[in-house]
Amino acid sequence: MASVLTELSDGVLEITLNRPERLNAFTSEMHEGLRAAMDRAETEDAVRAVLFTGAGRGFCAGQDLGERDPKKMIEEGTWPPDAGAGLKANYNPLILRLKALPKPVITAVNGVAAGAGANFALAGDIVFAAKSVKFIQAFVKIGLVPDAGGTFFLPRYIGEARARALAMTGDPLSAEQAADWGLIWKCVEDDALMEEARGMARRLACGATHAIGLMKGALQASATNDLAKKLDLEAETKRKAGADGDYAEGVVSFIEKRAPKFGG
Ligand code: T3D
Repeated sequence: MASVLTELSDGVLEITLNRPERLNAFTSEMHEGLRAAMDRAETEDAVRAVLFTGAGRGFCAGQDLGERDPKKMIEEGTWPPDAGAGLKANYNPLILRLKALPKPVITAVNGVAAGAGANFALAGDIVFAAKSVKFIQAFVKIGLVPDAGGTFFLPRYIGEARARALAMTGDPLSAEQAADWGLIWKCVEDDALMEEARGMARRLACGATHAIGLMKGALQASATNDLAKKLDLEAETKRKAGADGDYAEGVVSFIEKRAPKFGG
Protein backbone atom coordinates (compact mmCIF):
# COMPACT_ATOMS: atom_id res chain seq x y z
CA MET A 1 0.00 0.00 0.00
CA ALA A 2 1.32 3.46 -0.89
CA SER A 3 2.52 5.56 2.04
CA VAL A 4 0.66 8.60 0.68
CA LEU A 5 -2.88 8.31 -0.65
CA THR A 6 -4.61 10.96 -2.74
CA GLU A 7 -8.23 11.35 -3.69
CA LEU A 8 -9.80 14.21 -5.62
CA SER A 9 -13.46 14.93 -5.00
CA ASP A 10 -15.56 18.13 -5.18
CA GLY A 11 -12.44 20.20 -5.93
CA VAL A 12 -10.65 18.94 -2.79
CA LEU A 13 -7.47 16.90 -3.04
CA GLU A 14 -7.41 14.80 0.12
CA ILE A 15 -3.89 13.63 0.94
CA THR A 16 -3.59 10.91 3.57
CA LEU A 17 -0.32 9.97 5.26
CA ASN A 18 -0.56 6.22 5.25
CA ARG A 19 1.87 4.37 7.52
CA PRO A 20 -0.50 3.82 10.44
CA GLU A 21 1.69 1.15 12.06
CA ARG A 22 4.41 3.84 12.55
CA LEU A 23 1.99 6.68 13.32
CA ASN A 24 2.64 7.93 9.77
CA ALA A 25 6.28 8.79 10.49
CA PHE A 26 8.01 10.31 7.46
CA THR A 27 10.23 8.11 5.32
CA SER A 28 12.05 8.91 2.09
CA GLU A 29 9.32 7.03 0.24
CA MET A 30 6.65 9.12 1.93
CA HIS A 31 8.45 12.31 0.94
CA GLU A 32 8.41 11.08 -2.66
CA GLY A 33 4.68 10.49 -2.38
CA LEU A 34 4.20 13.96 -0.92
CA ARG A 35 6.17 15.52 -3.76
CA ALA A 36 3.91 13.78 -6.28
CA ALA A 37 0.80 14.88 -4.37
CA MET A 38 2.05 18.47 -4.28
CA ASP A 39 2.71 18.31 -8.03
CA ARG A 40 -0.97 17.49 -8.48
CA ALA A 41 -2.07 20.23 -6.10
CA GLU A 42 0.02 22.78 -7.97
CA THR A 43 -0.74 21.81 -11.54
CA GLU A 44 -4.30 20.44 -11.69
CA ASP A 45 -6.93 23.14 -12.12
CA ALA A 46 -9.54 20.75 -10.73
CA VAL A 47 -7.75 20.93 -7.36
CA ARG A 48 -9.15 24.01 -5.63
CA ALA A 49 -8.31 23.07 -2.02
CA VAL A 50 -6.06 20.55 -0.31
CA LEU A 51 -6.82 18.54 2.83
CA PHE A 52 -4.13 16.62 4.74
CA THR A 53 -4.85 13.94 7.31
CA GLY A 54 -3.35 10.73 8.66
CA ALA A 55 -4.46 7.09 8.54
CA GLY A 56 -5.02 5.24 11.79
CA ARG A 57 -4.61 6.65 15.29
CA GLY A 58 -1.82 9.14 14.53
CA PHE A 59 -1.43 12.16 12.30
CA CYS A 60 2.36 12.01 11.96
CA ALA A 61 5.17 11.14 14.40
CA GLY A 62 7.83 13.11 12.52
CA GLN A 63 10.91 11.62 10.95
CA ASP A 64 10.95 7.81 10.98
CA LEU A 65 13.64 7.13 13.56
CA GLY A 66 14.13 3.64 12.17
CA GLU A 67 15.60 4.96 8.94
CA ARG A 68 18.97 5.39 10.64
CA ASP A 69 20.70 3.05 13.07
CA PRO A 70 23.13 5.13 15.18
CA LYS A 71 24.72 2.05 16.81
CA LYS A 72 25.52 0.47 13.47
CA MET A 73 26.66 3.75 11.97
CA ILE A 74 28.96 4.44 14.92
CA GLU A 75 30.48 0.96 14.49
CA GLU A 76 30.93 1.61 10.78
CA GLY A 77 32.38 5.07 11.43
CA THR A 78 29.63 6.78 9.42
CA TRP A 79 28.14 8.65 12.39
CA PRO A 80 27.20 11.48 12.58
CA PRO A 81 24.99 11.84 9.54
CA ASP A 82 24.22 15.29 8.20
CA ALA A 83 20.84 15.74 9.95
CA GLY A 84 20.36 19.04 8.11
CA ALA A 85 20.62 17.40 4.70
CA GLY A 86 17.29 15.60 5.10
CA LEU A 87 15.66 18.91 5.93
CA LYS A 88 17.07 20.62 2.87
CA ALA A 89 16.14 17.74 0.58
CA ASN A 90 12.69 16.94 1.93
CA TYR A 91 11.12 18.97 4.71
CA ASN A 92 12.11 22.51 3.71
CA PRO A 93 10.81 22.26 0.12
CA LEU A 94 7.61 20.61 1.37
CA ILE A 95 6.83 23.39 3.85
CA LEU A 96 7.72 26.10 1.33
CA ARG A 97 5.52 24.48 -1.32
CA LEU A 98 2.58 24.30 1.09
CA LYS A 99 2.96 27.94 2.02
CA ALA A 100 3.43 29.06 -1.60
CA LEU A 101 0.50 27.04 -2.95
CA PRO A 102 -2.07 29.63 -4.06
CA LYS A 103 -4.89 27.38 -2.84
CA PRO A 104 -6.16 26.79 0.68
CA VAL A 105 -4.55 23.97 2.64
CA ILE A 106 -6.56 22.42 5.48
CA THR A 107 -5.02 20.03 7.97
CA ALA A 108 -7.22 17.59 9.82
CA VAL A 109 -5.02 16.42 12.69
CA ASN A 110 -6.61 13.13 13.64
CA GLY A 111 -4.06 11.89 16.18
CA VAL A 112 -0.70 12.62 17.75
CA ALA A 113 1.47 15.08 15.81
CA ALA A 114 5.09 14.96 16.91
CA GLY A 115 8.40 16.43 15.74
CA ALA A 116 8.31 17.41 12.08
CA GLY A 117 4.78 15.95 12.02
CA ALA A 118 3.58 18.65 14.41
CA ASN A 119 5.11 21.48 12.43
CA PHE A 120 3.95 20.02 9.12
CA ALA A 121 0.42 20.10 10.58
CA LEU A 122 0.88 23.74 11.60
CA ALA A 123 1.94 24.64 8.04
CA GLY A 124 -1.69 24.24 6.97
CA ASP A 125 -3.67 27.42 6.39
CA ILE A 126 -6.54 26.22 8.54
CA VAL A 127 -5.77 23.55 11.11
CA PHE A 128 -8.43 21.40 12.75
CA ALA A 129 -7.47 18.94 15.49
CA ALA A 130 -9.43 16.21 17.20
CA LYS A 131 -9.88 16.73 20.94
CA SER A 132 -7.66 13.76 21.83
CA VAL A 133 -4.70 15.08 19.81
CA LYS A 134 -1.37 16.07 21.34
CA PHE A 135 1.11 18.32 19.57
CA ILE A 136 4.65 17.46 20.64
CA GLN A 137 7.83 19.33 19.79
CA ALA A 138 9.61 16.03 20.36
CA PHE A 139 12.98 17.08 18.93
CA VAL A 140 14.66 17.89 22.25
CA LYS A 141 13.94 14.36 23.48
CA ILE A 142 16.32 13.01 20.85
CA GLY A 143 18.83 15.85 21.06
CA LEU A 144 17.63 17.73 17.99
CA VAL A 145 16.11 21.14 17.40
CA PRO A 146 12.68 22.00 15.95
CA ASP A 147 12.41 21.95 12.19
CA ALA A 148 9.80 21.95 9.42
CA GLY A 149 9.08 25.61 10.25
CA GLY A 150 8.57 25.19 14.01
CA THR A 151 10.94 28.00 14.98
CA PHE A 152 9.03 30.27 12.57
CA PHE A 153 5.44 29.27 13.33
CA LEU A 154 5.55 28.84 17.10
CA PRO A 155 6.83 32.28 18.21
CA ARG A 156 4.57 34.01 15.70
CA TYR A 157 1.43 32.09 16.52
CA ILE A 158 1.67 31.70 20.29
CA GLY A 159 4.45 34.06 21.41
CA GLU A 160 8.04 33.47 22.41
CA ALA A 161 7.45 32.36 26.01
CA ARG A 162 5.18 29.48 25.01
CA ALA A 163 7.29 28.62 21.98
CA ARG A 164 10.43 28.38 24.10
CA ALA A 165 8.84 26.17 26.73
CA LEU A 166 7.27 23.81 24.19
CA ALA A 167 10.51 23.48 22.24
CA MET A 168 12.81 23.13 25.25
CA THR A 169 10.67 20.61 27.14
CA GLY A 170 9.04 18.58 24.35
CA ASP A 171 5.96 18.46 26.59
CA PRO A 172 2.71 17.58 24.84
CA LEU A 173 0.21 20.33 24.10
CA SER A 174 -3.43 19.35 23.99
CA ALA A 175 -5.59 20.28 21.01
CA GLU A 176 -7.85 22.31 23.29
CA GLN A 177 -4.92 24.33 24.62
CA ALA A 178 -3.55 24.73 21.09
CA ALA A 179 -6.88 26.20 20.01
CA ASP A 180 -7.11 28.43 23.11
CA TRP A 181 -3.64 29.78 22.37
CA GLY A 182 -4.43 30.43 18.71
CA LEU A 183 -1.97 27.84 17.43
CA ILE A 184 -4.70 26.12 15.44
CA TRP A 185 -8.09 27.12 14.08
CA LYS A 186 -10.32 24.68 15.92
CA CYS A 187 -10.42 21.71 18.28
CA VAL A 188 -13.36 19.40 17.52
CA GLU A 189 -14.76 16.19 18.94
CA ASP A 190 -12.83 13.21 17.56
CA ASP A 191 -15.76 11.74 15.67
CA ALA A 192 -16.64 15.11 14.11
CA LEU A 193 -13.15 15.92 12.84
CA MET A 194 -13.30 14.68 9.27
CA GLU A 195 -16.79 15.98 8.62
CA GLU A 196 -15.82 19.46 9.84
CA ALA A 197 -12.49 19.56 8.01
CA ARG A 198 -13.96 18.19 4.77
CA GLY A 199 -16.84 20.64 5.04
CA MET A 200 -14.39 23.52 5.31
CA ALA A 201 -12.28 22.22 2.42
CA ARG A 202 -15.33 21.84 0.17
CA ARG A 203 -16.60 25.27 1.16
CA LEU A 204 -13.27 26.90 0.27
CA ALA A 205 -13.03 24.87 -2.95
CA CYS A 206 -16.34 26.45 -4.01
CA GLY A 207 -15.10 29.89 -3.00
CA ALA A 208 -13.19 32.65 -4.74
CA THR A 209 -9.99 30.61 -4.83
CA HIS A 210 -8.02 33.20 -6.79
CA ALA A 211 -8.68 35.78 -4.06
CA ILE A 212 -7.98 33.16 -1.38
CA GLY A 213 -4.60 32.41 -2.97
CA LEU A 214 -3.75 36.10 -3.11
CA MET A 215 -4.76 36.76 0.51
CA LYS A 216 -2.77 33.72 1.63
CA GLY A 217 0.40 35.30 0.23
CA ALA A 218 -0.45 38.77 1.58
CA LEU A 219 -1.13 37.48 5.10
CA GLN A 220 2.11 35.53 5.16
CA ALA A 221 4.03 38.62 4.10
CA SER A 222 2.86 40.43 7.25
CA ALA A 223 5.61 38.59 9.13
CA THR A 224 8.25 40.58 7.30
CA ASN A 225 6.56 43.65 5.77
CA ASP A 226 6.14 47.04 7.42
CA LEU A 227 2.81 48.88 7.18
CA ALA A 228 3.70 50.83 4.05
CA LYS A 229 4.76 47.65 2.25
CA LYS A 230 1.62 45.89 3.41
CA LEU A 231 -0.57 48.70 2.11
CA ASP A 232 1.20 48.49 -1.26
CA LEU A 233 0.77 44.73 -1.30
CA GLU A 234 -2.92 45.09 -0.47
CA ALA A 235 -3.32 47.44 -3.43
CA GLU A 236 -1.48 45.01 -5.69
CA THR A 237 -3.41 41.94 -4.59
CA LYS A 238 -6.69 43.87 -4.74
CA ARG A 239 -5.89 44.86 -8.33
CA LYS A 240 -5.26 41.21 -9.24
CA ALA A 241 -8.38 39.96 -7.45
CA GLY A 242 -10.46 42.74 -8.98
CA ALA A 243 -9.36 41.76 -12.47
CA ASP A 244 -10.68 38.23 -11.97
CA GLY A 245 -14.16 37.16 -13.02
CA ASP A 246 -14.94 36.17 -9.44
CA TYR A 247 -15.15 39.83 -8.42
CA ALA A 248 -17.86 40.56 -10.98
CA GLU A 249 -19.68 37.35 -10.10
CA GLY A 250 -19.47 38.17 -6.37
CA VAL A 251 -21.01 41.61 -6.79
CA VAL A 252 -23.63 40.51 -9.35
CA SER A 253 -24.71 37.57 -7.18
CA PHE A 254 -25.04 39.93 -4.20
CA ILE A 255 -27.24 42.30 -6.19
CA GLU A 256 -29.29 39.42 -7.58
CA LYS A 257 -29.60 37.93 -4.08
CA ARG A 258 -28.30 34.50 -5.06
CA ALA A 259 -25.28 32.35 -4.16
CA PRO A 260 -22.17 33.18 -6.22
CA LYS A 261 -20.71 30.67 -8.68
CA PHE A 262 -16.98 31.27 -8.47
CA GLY A 263 -14.61 29.96 -11.11
CA GLY A 264 -11.35 31.02 -9.44
O1 T3D B 1 16.86 12.86 10.61
C1 T3D B 1 16.49 13.80 9.98
O2 T3D B 1 16.28 13.75 8.74
C2 T3D B 1 16.19 15.07 10.70
C3 T3D B 1 14.73 15.30 10.78
C4 T3D B 1 14.08 15.22 11.97
C5 T3D B 1 12.64 15.52 12.04
C6 T3D B 1 11.93 14.94 13.23
O3 T3D B 1 10.75 14.80 13.13
S1 T3D B 1 12.78 14.56 14.63
C7 T3D B 1 11.50 13.94 15.72
C8 T3D B 1 11.14 12.50 15.39
N1 T3D B 1 9.97 12.04 16.11
C9 T3D B 1 9.97 11.71 17.39
O4 T3D B 1 10.96 11.81 18.08
C10 T3D B 1 8.69 11.13 17.95
C11 T3D B 1 8.88 9.67 18.31
N2 T3D B 1 7.64 9.06 18.74
C12 T3D B 1 7.13 9.26 19.97
O5 T3D B 1 7.65 9.98 20.80
C13 T3D B 1 5.86 8.52 20.28
O6 T3D B 1 5.73 7.44 19.39
C14 T3D B 1 4.60 9.40 20.21
C15 T3D B 1 4.61 10.39 21.40
C16 T3D B 1 4.53 10.16 18.90
C17 T3D B 1 3.33 8.51 20.32
O7 T3D B 1 3.42 7.71 21.46
P1 T3D B 1 2.43 6.46 21.65
O8 T3D B 1 2.72 5.88 22.99
O9 T3D B 1 1.04 6.91 21.37
O10 T3D B 1 2.80 5.43 20.49
P2 T3D B 1 4.09 4.48 20.40
O11 T3D B 1 3.80 3.17 21.02
O12 T3D B 1 5.29 5.20 20.87
O13 T3D B 1 4.21 4.34 18.80
C18 T3D B 1 3.45 3.40 18.07
C19 T3D B 1 4.36 2.71 17.08
O14 T3D B 1 4.86 3.72 16.19
C20 T3D B 1 5.57 2.11 17.78
O15 T3D B 1 5.95 0.97 17.06
P3 T3D B 1 5.72 -0.52 17.70
O16 T3D B 1 6.39 -0.54 19.02
O17 T3D B 1 4.22 -0.64 17.83
O18 T3D B 1 6.31 -1.46 16.69
C21 T3D B 1 6.62 3.18 17.60
O19 T3D B 1 7.94 2.68 17.62
C22 T3D B 1 6.28 3.71 16.20
N3 T3D B 1 6.79 5.08 16.05
C23 T3D B 1 6.32 6.19 16.66
N4 T3D B 1 7.02 7.25 16.25
C24 T3D B 1 7.93 6.79 15.39
C25 T3D B 1 7.80 5.41 15.25
N5 T3D B 1 8.58 4.68 14.46
C26 T3D B 1 9.54 5.34 13.77
N6 T3D B 1 9.74 6.68 13.85
C27 T3D B 1 8.96 7.42 14.64
N7 T3D B 1 9.16 8.78 14.68
